[in-house]
Amino acid sequence: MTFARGLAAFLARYLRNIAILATSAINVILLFGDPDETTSSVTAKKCDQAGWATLGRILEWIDPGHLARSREDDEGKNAASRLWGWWR
Ligand SMILES: [Ca+2]
Repeated sequence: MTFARGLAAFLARYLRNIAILATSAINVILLFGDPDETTSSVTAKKCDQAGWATLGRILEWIDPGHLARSREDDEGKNAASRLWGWWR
């Protein structure tokens, strides 16, 4: 691997990891979600609901197949939102 190709691969992976971190942070901070799950995965699971459907269409327009690739059915169990209703 040449230096330029190695650098390009490094930068692509680095930026992808930052994007995953950012979308996971959005899921935790704004959606009270699981820290191991991205907003895209949550969108893939909820895309039949109003609001989520719009976000899903936008993500699919930007990156066709994104939701299917992002969905993590094994994640979500540590979402704070699962504890809604503790006061009842
Ligand atoms: Ca995960």
